Amino acid sequence: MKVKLILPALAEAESPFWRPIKYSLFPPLGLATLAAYLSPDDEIDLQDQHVEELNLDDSPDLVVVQVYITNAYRAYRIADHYRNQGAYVILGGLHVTSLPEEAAPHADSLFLGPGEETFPQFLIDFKKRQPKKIYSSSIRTLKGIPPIRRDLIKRSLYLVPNSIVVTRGCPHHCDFCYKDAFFEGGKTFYTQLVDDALAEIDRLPGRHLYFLDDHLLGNAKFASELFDGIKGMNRVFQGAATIDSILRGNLIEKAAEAGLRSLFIGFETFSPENLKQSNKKQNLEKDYTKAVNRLHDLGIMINGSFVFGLDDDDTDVFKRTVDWGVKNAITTSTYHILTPYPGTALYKNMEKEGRIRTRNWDLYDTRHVVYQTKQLTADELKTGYEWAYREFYSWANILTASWQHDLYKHKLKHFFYAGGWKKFESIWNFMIKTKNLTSMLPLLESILSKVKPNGPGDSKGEFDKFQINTLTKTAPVSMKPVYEKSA
Ligand code: B12
Ligand code: SF4
Repeated sequence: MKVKLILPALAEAESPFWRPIKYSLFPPLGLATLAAYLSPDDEIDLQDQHVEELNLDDSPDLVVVQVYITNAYRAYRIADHYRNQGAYVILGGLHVTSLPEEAAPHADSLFLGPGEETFPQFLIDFKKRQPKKIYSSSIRTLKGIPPIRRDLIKRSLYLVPNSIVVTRGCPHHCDFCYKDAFFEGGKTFYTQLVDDALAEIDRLPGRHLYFLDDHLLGNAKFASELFDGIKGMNRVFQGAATIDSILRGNLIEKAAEAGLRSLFIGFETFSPENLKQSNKKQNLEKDYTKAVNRLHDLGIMINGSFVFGLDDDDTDVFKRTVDWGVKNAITTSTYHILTPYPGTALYKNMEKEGRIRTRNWDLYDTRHVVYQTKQLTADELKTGYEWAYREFYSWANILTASWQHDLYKHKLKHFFYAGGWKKFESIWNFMIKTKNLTSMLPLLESILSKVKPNGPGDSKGEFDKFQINTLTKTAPVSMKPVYEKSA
């Protein structure tokens, strides 16, 4: 059987503000997970439209499309195209799970929730020529799932080919998050067996790993055993976790020992009112600065996520948030305009209050104001959001934030990481065009390697020789003078 798996490009892919590098970070792990259930005799073509031109001139028997909210319209067009030529088309993913009735006219079968139980069941039914219209996931387990078909991933097209997920969902219930809607009807947080996760890590080449789990520290026992296993594997890794999990116990120290070098944290807002409104209990009355300092002491860089536009936000929120991030040496910040995703508690509340202003899903990318605001006008919110990005990533603020660290090496790491991510767009574009992104990995690994103090005061203030060598050897020619000048 000929099977085509497609991740259609998000609508932002056509925006002049599109940063190609952001969409060339991670391979389509969800589709590669599903591909593992296909037979070795199947002829499989996995295409990610963010990094390659979609070939629509083929004639597969079965087409599998992953639908996010801002690729939904494109996904439906692709589905219609293949159905018109006689292929059997199935749709699944977050948006289909939230709005199955919208997706239904474009699919032969629909999949709600995770696919590890339903997709293999569908394949059995499909072979018997008795596929159902809707498959809804209820059994939630990752025990015994087959290894992800990483051989189908075109590694050279991604900066982070070694992305991995070892859990599904999250133990919390923030009301703006997709999570409860997606996992409705079964467990909303579950993990792989530790041995299976370690075996998956072992299969990945190189040193760098990026855990895409919503909350890597969400199950303390699992995480602790996982870190015990990773220690000694000579890995460096990045992941995501909540503030309370960083402040509690010694899990974060174990993570650092195992190789954790950067963490994505949902700070979201400083307002207790906003936190209560969002049911973000795990952040309430938590000392954000204490969590930040603990991470810095462990040499872990921070990607802080902040949301603007909650009802308690006023016009000062943008400056307060940027200033706090710079003062506390947050390495990178991700700002979002509050977005009520269909299916979430936030969406239901706003719909009840008549506050949804548009249902054009292309605008639900957290860069547009799609709802009726309260204290801020829509214009103030949009302008403030754009200002925050510009301001946080100004050279002056990157430098000021970098220099908040005690150790000279931390200052440099911060400077390279934040500057490299946001300020070298033309270099990233060049590496993408020449299909050479993975050659940047040693550079990333080098920036993420452990900082060892050089003694009292860290006065020598140098990277290890190895780090300097890697930085200069692997940096593209046009980048070298920048590093040499700064280092
Ligand atoms: C990687 C990632 C990205 C990548 C996506 C590219 C890629 N290669 O997938 C990039 C960087 C581009 C990205 C961008 C954004 N993202 Co994002 N991202 C993720 C992340 C961290 C991991 C996705 C993943 O690989 N999951 C692991 C795999 C195994 O799960 P999966 O992909 O869901 O696939 C499973 C099922 O969905 C199902 N399935 C999926 N498709 C199909 C199809 C069929 C037919 C079947 C049977 C089953 C099926 O089967 C798979 C196995 O169970 C998730 C968080 C998460 N943990 O999932 C957020 C997440 C998807 N992103 C989110 C957001 C908010 C964004 C941004 C808006 C952020 C921003 N402001 O820029 C943008 C735009 C997204 C959009 N407009 O829809 C939200 C989703 C919100 C929503 N309702 O759509 C998430 C859930 C994070 C969160 N906790 O809020 N993201
Ligand atoms: S902590 Fe993050 S992933 Fe978990 S429910 Fe809240 S927003 Fe979603």
